[in-house]
Amino acid sequence: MTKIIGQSIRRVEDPRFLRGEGRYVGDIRVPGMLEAAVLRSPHAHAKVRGVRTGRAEALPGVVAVLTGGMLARDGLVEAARLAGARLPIIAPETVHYVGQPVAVVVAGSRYEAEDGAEEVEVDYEPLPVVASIEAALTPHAPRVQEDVPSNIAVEKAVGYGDVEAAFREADVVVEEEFRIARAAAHALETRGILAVPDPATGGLTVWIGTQMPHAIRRALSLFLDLPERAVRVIAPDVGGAFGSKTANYPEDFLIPYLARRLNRPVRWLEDRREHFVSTLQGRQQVHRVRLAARRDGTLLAVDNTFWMDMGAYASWPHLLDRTITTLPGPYHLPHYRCAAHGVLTHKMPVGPYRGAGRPQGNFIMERMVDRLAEAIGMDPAEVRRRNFIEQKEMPYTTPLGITYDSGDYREALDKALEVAGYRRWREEQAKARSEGRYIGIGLSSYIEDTGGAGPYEAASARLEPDGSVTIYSGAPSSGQGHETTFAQVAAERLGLPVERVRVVATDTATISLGVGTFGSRSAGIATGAVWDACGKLEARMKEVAAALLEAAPEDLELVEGTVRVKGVPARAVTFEHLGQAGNAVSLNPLPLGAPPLPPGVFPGVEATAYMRSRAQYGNGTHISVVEVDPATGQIKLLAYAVAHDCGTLLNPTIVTGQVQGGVAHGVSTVLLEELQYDEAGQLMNGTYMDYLLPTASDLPPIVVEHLEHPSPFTPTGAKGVGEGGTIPALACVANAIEDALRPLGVRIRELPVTPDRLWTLIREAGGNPQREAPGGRAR
Ligand code: MCN
Repeated sequence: MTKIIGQSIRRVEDPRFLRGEGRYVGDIRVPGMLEAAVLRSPHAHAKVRGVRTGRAEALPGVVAVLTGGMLARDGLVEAARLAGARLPIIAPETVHYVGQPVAVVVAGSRYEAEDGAEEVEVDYEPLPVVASIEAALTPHAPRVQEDVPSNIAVEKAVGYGDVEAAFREADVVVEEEFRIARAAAHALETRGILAVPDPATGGLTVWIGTQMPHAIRRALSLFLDLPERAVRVIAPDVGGAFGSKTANYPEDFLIPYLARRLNRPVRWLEDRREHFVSTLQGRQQVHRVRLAARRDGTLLAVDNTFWMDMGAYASWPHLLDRTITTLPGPYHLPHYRCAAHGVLTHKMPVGPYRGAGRPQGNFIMERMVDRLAEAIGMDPAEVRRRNFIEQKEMPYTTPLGITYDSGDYREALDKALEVAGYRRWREEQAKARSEGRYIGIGLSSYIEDTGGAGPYEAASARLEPDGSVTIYSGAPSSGQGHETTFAQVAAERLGLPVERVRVVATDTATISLGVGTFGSRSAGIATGAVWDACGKLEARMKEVAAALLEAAPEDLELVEGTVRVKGVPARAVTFEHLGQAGNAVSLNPLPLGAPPLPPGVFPGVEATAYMRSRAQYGNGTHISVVEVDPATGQIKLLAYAVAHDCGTLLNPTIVTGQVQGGVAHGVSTVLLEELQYDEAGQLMNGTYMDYLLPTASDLPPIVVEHLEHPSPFTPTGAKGVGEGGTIPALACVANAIEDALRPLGVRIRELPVTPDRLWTLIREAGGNPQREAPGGRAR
């Protein structure tokens, strides 16, 4: 039988998406459904002195108005906190960011609910605001949270080696300060939740666009004091998440609470304006970094201090860890010190956004490696090559105690140089420079820790009475194609055609435990559980078939949809027979002449397995080529190439899509995205007219070359890839821009590199390109 793992099978979910037949929370309507609108704070920091709901309640169609005061009186704000709410579910006394829920209005339609929200009268007493890291850290700055006097909510420090001695002994020291702007994931589908009371269980069925249905079930069961069996959570089709739907949000508690209180189905769908201020944001950091090295390019030490703008609540402190642990990258780094500060500001909190702290760590290291290359006059590819951890050292445990499982970083670099046409571009660059044009080439090498987050993943495999197999998983897809890749893994393990496997990964009623989809964990961990569940299913199938065939289980083998006595094709039962004998209810006599189960043999041909999380390390090198127009600061991406290793490829086309989509996110962080807040904590660019995202025409073809160094830690050898496109892209493009403008001495210190910012830098660097260009060529 041909291998199914590794084939670029077309995504089985795509036909329904392409035909507009996907089923998102917004598509689900149930009889008697009410709609909710959330009234959000217009202030970044204010006391809520009073909320009057009378006018709203009097409006036609309005069914209920819920305020923070009401919830607080009933102890429910605290109950949500104890149930694991990442953010206060409503502001009873003080608001801490623009967009924080203050009241919820429920009505017969969204229109009526919105009208009701407009009539809720809130008496705010504005309080002083800090809206930037600098403002938060000035002496005597207003406190964002009363119990955090310094506005520093989290502090982390790691280190090893003797950093100071390394700097004393170094031939070369480079230092810099970098700023990375605030951005957000901006999935196509905004958030949404529909909660429907279930009289049968006394609980609820909840449809929600989430990456973690079981975690939502847990939180709601605690919050509403219901047994988990009475809370069913379904993630239907989810139109993109990119980390932003990992969390629970205030609405995830408020809407189920309202549905229960009113005993009616209640739905809330986030609109795009709300999305800008009420879905977790990310990225914003300031770094001060020094790097020490020898003249021959050998890295000696990195000393980095950074501050992350966490917004009003430090709900995701582990983002700091991911920056710290990603920074040393694929290199031997003998001495390292990193201090991280999580700073509170009166803004929407940050959370995981594709890479979740990793892109920033990679950005700092890869920018500094380029600076080192410049300082010693060495090709940046060569500096990287000299410092890589080598394949023969794998698995390699870093001084931070992290084990890189597999990979050949040098091979990835060389492959990237080859597919990018590096040498040719260097020649092109020299020619361009002589003509007064500014072409630059940027590199970035990276590691991507995948699959380490979350304790485990679960999968069940069931042989159906028609001989097909259903896989139930706790890891739903928000666009990653799990219905296809999980089916490939099961089909491979059981020797079935892939069309005979169906994957259900959306519903807590179908699998009792599950963790979810984040941290690029599905390829290694969720499919690991699928693999193991299918292994256990195989054993069970053999047990039942042995009884039917009067043979010993160890003498049986699975071959092309049958279980047969090894080497004796005539003594076989088909999967269909087995499914009917073992799993069908009341089929006696069985169709197809299948013998029924002999007495004493128990039915049930199904199995469940759990795989514990363990990190696997994707890796690779990205290369980009840009041309800068110094007269306007416009940056054009001319080429982008990736050579990467995510272990065994389950589905190469899906992996290519993951990498390309990831690169688009990274490029967007470098060139376009910045959530700009003013000093009062107001978001200045909360629409797509002035907050820019890339479209296909902004990106060149992204060439992706796959290398396969299987992970020894996963059953298939797969490592994750979902964030690997994004992580190195920031540095890769920033390095290219700085390389392009090297003749002018322009320093790229701040992301995004917008044309106006770059134009200013070019002018400040004293570059007068019109005059420099031969023949006065103005570009
Ligand atoms: N895959 C594969 N072979 C490999 C590695 C991965 O075929 N060696 C496949 C997997 O089987 C899966 C897909 O590629 O179908 C992504 O796998 P993985 O890297 O394990 O990531 P997850 O499935 O766990 O998804 C999470 C990851 C993260 S953390 C973010 S953020 C992100 C990403 O996926 N969000 C996405 N990619 C996204 N893609 C889409 N379309 N939408 C999102 O919200």
